[in-house]
Amino acid sequence: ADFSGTWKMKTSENFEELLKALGVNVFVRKIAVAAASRPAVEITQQGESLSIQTSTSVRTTHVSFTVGQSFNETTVDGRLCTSTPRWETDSKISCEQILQKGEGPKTAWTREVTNDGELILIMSAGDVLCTRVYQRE
Ligand code: R12
Repeated sequence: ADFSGTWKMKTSENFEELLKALGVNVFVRKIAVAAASRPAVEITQQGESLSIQTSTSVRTTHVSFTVGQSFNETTVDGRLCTSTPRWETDSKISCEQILQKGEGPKTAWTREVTNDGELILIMSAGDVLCTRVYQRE
């Protein structure tokens, strides 16, 4: 599947609940929720290698990885973790995260490009799922 493009978020469900499950305090949570309502997501892909830049007014992250190879990233609340991405289907990447320090709920994400060309990001913390749907700009 082709993940590349400039993506605009269409819907988001449970983002605040996800941050709550991660223990993010209400003050930071409100700021993060507001900022994350208008992200700019830019993905480039060459074969199995992806580069994903996610920009908001308060935090910008940039990860580059090859599916099948572990890499360092941060959880959505900013904790360093080791991530292991794999193909769940030929259009869906599933990535488990292991915290490098300390303890917290188990976190993971999946990114899938659907037949109608949408990108679906699911982030999880314990049993809380946040689903975000993007369309190409
Ligand atoms: C914290 C600090 C910050 C944030 C949190 C805790 C903010 C995080 C944001 C995340 C956005 C994610 C997106 C994901 C996507 C936009 C804004 C949570 C700044 O301690 O759609 O891929 C300092």
